Amino acid sequence: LTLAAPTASPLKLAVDGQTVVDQLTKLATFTDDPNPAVTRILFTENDMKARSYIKQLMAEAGLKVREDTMGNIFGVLPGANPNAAAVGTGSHCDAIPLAGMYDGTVGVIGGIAALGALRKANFLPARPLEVVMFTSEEPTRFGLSCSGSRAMAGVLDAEYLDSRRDENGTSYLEAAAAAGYGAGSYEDMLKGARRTFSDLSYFVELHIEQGPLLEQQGQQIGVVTAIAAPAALRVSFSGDGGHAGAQLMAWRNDASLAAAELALFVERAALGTGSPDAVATTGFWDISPKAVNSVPREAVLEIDVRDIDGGRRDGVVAAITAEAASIAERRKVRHTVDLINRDPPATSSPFVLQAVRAAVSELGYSSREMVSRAYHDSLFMAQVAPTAMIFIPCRNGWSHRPDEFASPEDIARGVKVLAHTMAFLAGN
Ligand code: HGY
Ligand code: MN
Ligand code: MN
Ligand code: MN
Repeated sequence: LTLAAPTASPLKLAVDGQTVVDQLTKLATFTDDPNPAVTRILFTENDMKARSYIKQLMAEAGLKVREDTMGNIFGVLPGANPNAAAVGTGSHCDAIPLAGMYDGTVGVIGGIAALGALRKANFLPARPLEVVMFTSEEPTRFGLSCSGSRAMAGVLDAEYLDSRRDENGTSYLEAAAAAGYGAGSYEDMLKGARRTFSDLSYFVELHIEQGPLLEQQGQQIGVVTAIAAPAALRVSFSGDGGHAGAQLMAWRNDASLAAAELALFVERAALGTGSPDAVATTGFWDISPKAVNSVPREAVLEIDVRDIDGGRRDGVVAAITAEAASIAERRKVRHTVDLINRDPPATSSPFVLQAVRAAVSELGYSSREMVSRAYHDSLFMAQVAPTAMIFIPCRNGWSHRPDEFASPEDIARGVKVLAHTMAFLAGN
């Protein structure tokens, strides 16, 4: 597969990194926690403010704005051939509690800037170009990651989505409808978001690395060749509880101690694979009744397991599931295991990688090939269209923390690589 030469003369794109940072800074003000932290949960008031701001930026960039039933938002730059399958880019604007302001948002506002710069350079793409803000990449509200891109890829089951509830017992469909999205049924809502190869030809996502390699090795761009396979499970333990003073140790079945044993096992299970690519985290842990003089009756853990090797990842998930059962037996507590998701890894399209490499060399930037250990909507877009990702460095590799940072210069480079990549792909 050889890449056709770009249809435009070498593109001279005006991309101002500081303007993108100013817009990211404004977006960051829509948060449940004070900046520099950003907390922005699906369909909450601050998410809705962020959505209107993104639609405003898309319109100001001269893009045609549309939204789908799941709440995915699209800005489209029409192409010479309006019926041709679009070249897509995009990322997410939702943020986990007390996160930073660059995760996901660089790929949305940067995508808008890339399309805006192409439009200003009078680049008329053969195919339409679109930038999408995926409705909810983070799992915070319903426990499920990438709900918007899963729906687009047609891999989200209506019944499964209907089984998810947020902490107030609200369903996804109810939350979507309250935000002005949704449909009469889960089936219709999911159908409304479905994309296929016929309408999406290629997809490329710009994202901060969320790791330290580019900065440590002094490279400007990461050419992402694969995305690690994520899995998540929710384990609950229930005991009988009791009075912290009057209940003797021999009479106890403390749910929180069962959880403590499992959390330490999760760490051992990842380390036990002997591979640095296997990671496992118990990032959510809740017990009740949370009284110093009451033996915990309930404990809930949410566990995140990933690896670039799906089979090895599955081995860790199976070991954790089995250990939960044997801890429950040993400690005479009841338990449940809810496997929330267990997704295959994604490999980038060689063709789209060629376009990214061509853009990097046309711009004269330094780069390295790498895998993404974080998951992204591209994990699912790769099931709809040939896909790849572009990384830019972030300071110390920090992410999912308020002090997450990417420089205006790195952001401008990422936006230019994205724009040139899309220009190449639009001509193919
Ligand atoms: O967790 C992830 O990998 C993504 O940043 N949500
Ligand atoms: Mn994230
Ligand atoms: Mn992200
Ligand atoms: Mn008392």
